[in-house]
Amino acid sequence: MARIETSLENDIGTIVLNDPAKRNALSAALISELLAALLSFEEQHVRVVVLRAPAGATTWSAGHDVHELPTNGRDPMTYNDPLRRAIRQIQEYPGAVIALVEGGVWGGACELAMACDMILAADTATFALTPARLGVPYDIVGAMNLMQSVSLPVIKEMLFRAHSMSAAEAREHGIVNRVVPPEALEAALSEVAGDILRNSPLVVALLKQEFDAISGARPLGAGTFERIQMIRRRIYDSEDYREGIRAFFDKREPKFVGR
Ligand code: YXS
Repeated sequence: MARIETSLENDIGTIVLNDPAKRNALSAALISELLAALLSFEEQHVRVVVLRAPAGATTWSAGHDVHELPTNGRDPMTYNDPLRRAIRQIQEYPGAVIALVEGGVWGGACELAMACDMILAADTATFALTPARLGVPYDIVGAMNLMQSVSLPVIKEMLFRAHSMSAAEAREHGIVNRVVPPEALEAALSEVAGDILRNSPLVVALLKQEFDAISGARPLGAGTFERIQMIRRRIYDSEDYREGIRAFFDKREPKFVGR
């Protein structure tokens, strides 16, 4: 059963996240279809790609598939984790990738949407970063990616509180490029995509590489990286990590004890 739908019209490639039973959770299976769709659009030299959920969706994506989080303390968010690969492929795509957002964006799906070059949101959209609610030791690459889209005080509030930020607030913090009523979303996309398609594809692709190179140039010493990884491994082995995932499946609030 396909977990995404794709279409190509007027030089715009569209990828629709469509696994409603799991609220478009970013499972390895869904991500593998997403990666294949991006590769296919790249081979066809598609210059604008849109990543969206079906029109009227109440959840854009529920984030990393919680069923695929590790139960044996192994780190899921390694370099080749499906979600990491999808984020890199979006960042490296030689054209504009636009997230068209309606409904809730949760956890790792926020990072996926923010990895896109811009976000056009309906006023129904919300953004929630929830690793602290689940007890998941967010990885440092993810933290660095988020810092490219959001100021430090705002990203800390989102991560520490794990609350849902409204589209209007996300617009105020520069996370979202535009907020419109749901019925005006397609028109906003046509305007933005139309302008991009009238410009030089070589220059758009170059600009993307330049920003990717500059934003990825933040130095991080090997010792610092290893120290952070040691702390993350301890959290994966903690009671709190197991409690966070248990609480999710029990559909109840987690009770963390700090060990
Ligand atoms: O109980 P069934 O079998 O019907 O399945 C339920 C949920 O278990 C499933 N589902 C998910 N399955 C895997 N991974 C998920 N992330 C996930 N989210 C939901 O979908 C079925 C319907 O869910 P339900 O009944 O809650 O639907 P709803 O419409 O009432 O609420 C939709 C949500 C998205 C508000 C709610 O499901 C929810 O809060 N989901 C968890 C959102 C979240 O915290 N995601 C972060 C995942 S962890 C992650 O992304 C990174 C590792 S990190 O934490 O580091 O950011």
